[in-house]
Amino acid sequence: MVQILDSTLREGEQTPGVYFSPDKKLYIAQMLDQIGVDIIEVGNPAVDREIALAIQQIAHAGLKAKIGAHSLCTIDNVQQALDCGVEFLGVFFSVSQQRLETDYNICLNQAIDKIVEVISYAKLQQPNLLVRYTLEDTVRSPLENVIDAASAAVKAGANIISIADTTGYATPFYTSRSISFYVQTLKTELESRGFYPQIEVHCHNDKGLALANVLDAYRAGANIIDVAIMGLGERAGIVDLAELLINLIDMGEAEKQWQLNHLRDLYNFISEHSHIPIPPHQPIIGKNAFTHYAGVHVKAIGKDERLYQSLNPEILGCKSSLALGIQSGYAAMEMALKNIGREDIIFDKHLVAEILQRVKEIAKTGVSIDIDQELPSIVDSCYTRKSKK
Ligand code: HCA
Ligand code: CU
Repeated sequence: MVQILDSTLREGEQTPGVYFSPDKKLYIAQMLDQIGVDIIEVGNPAVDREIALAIQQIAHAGLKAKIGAHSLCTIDNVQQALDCGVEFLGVFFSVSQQRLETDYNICLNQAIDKIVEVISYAKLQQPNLLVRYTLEDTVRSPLENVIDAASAAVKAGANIISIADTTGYATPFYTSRSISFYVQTLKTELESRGFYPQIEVHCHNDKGLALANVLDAYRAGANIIDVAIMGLGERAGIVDLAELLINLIDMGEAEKQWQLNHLRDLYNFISEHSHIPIPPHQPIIGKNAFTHYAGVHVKAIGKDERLYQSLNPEILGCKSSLALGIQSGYAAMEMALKNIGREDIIFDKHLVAEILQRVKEIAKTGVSIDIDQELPSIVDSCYTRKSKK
């Protein structure tokens, strides 16, 4: 069974302009716990006192999910994270040649010494701590560096090795640049050295391939996948939680391990408090994700929804719906009239045609027509006009 790590409260808060107060963070963590994610990465306590407070509160909230903090590869930062009472610690340090030379100004061996020192320290302080070592920018780092650093980290006590596509560089089907290649190679290389860590994947969406890349990693045997609500994160963000869960179910994961019916409320909460609207055509969660519009579609779904739906909205606790506008035909009009309890006028074909005409006129002004809110008054005005004739 694959595990889900939600990083909305860490990576997600790296979206410019996004900040959740400790109270909101606690609520979000509780909702994520109800949905059934396995690990909640809350943030780095060194960034701000309020973030440290939120980590402490969530770590002591009695949630089923493991609560984690993010940390730079320094003893001080690790100590701050441990002081928050977490059971999961994520330490990251890049071993890409460019980063070592241009930013850190150290050689690979010095980098490995640092990684080993910090991980050993964390494990010594808290032996049952789950430690993840992330090779930041894994896919643009020389494979030898990745294998050496990962082996040393596991030897020092790391339980999880995370492959990070920090810049959204990876591509499925492109062997040496695919996340599956890294998952397989790392597993094989580490196993040949007698190491069996869990393998995590963290993929950014710079080219729109984050979801494809993590599914590729899943097929290759990745144990933990990172996500954020609405795919929030640095630049183009990371993998979206809802999209990942739906695809994992499609690929054979058991649906009952997640309470998908809580997703919509959580997404609305995040959208409201991040001030980032959910696009109407957002998969799974968007307002139009299960809305049918064009005449041919509506006519067909009137007979069987599955003709234009491969997902069942009921698993998300919602129903499919209709939209009215310039694309609508008689079938949609009839269904919409039934929805608002006006089947009494369906027999009057002239009146229905008039209502449809009015709907199309309104739609041409570029507004959408809400069936429950607006259709009744359109019907009334057409009805009154007709009776006056
Ligand atoms: C960052 C970079 C990171 C780290 C991932 C991790 C990435 O913002 O610190 O620590 O697992 O994409 O590499 O998010
Ligand atoms: Cu990231």
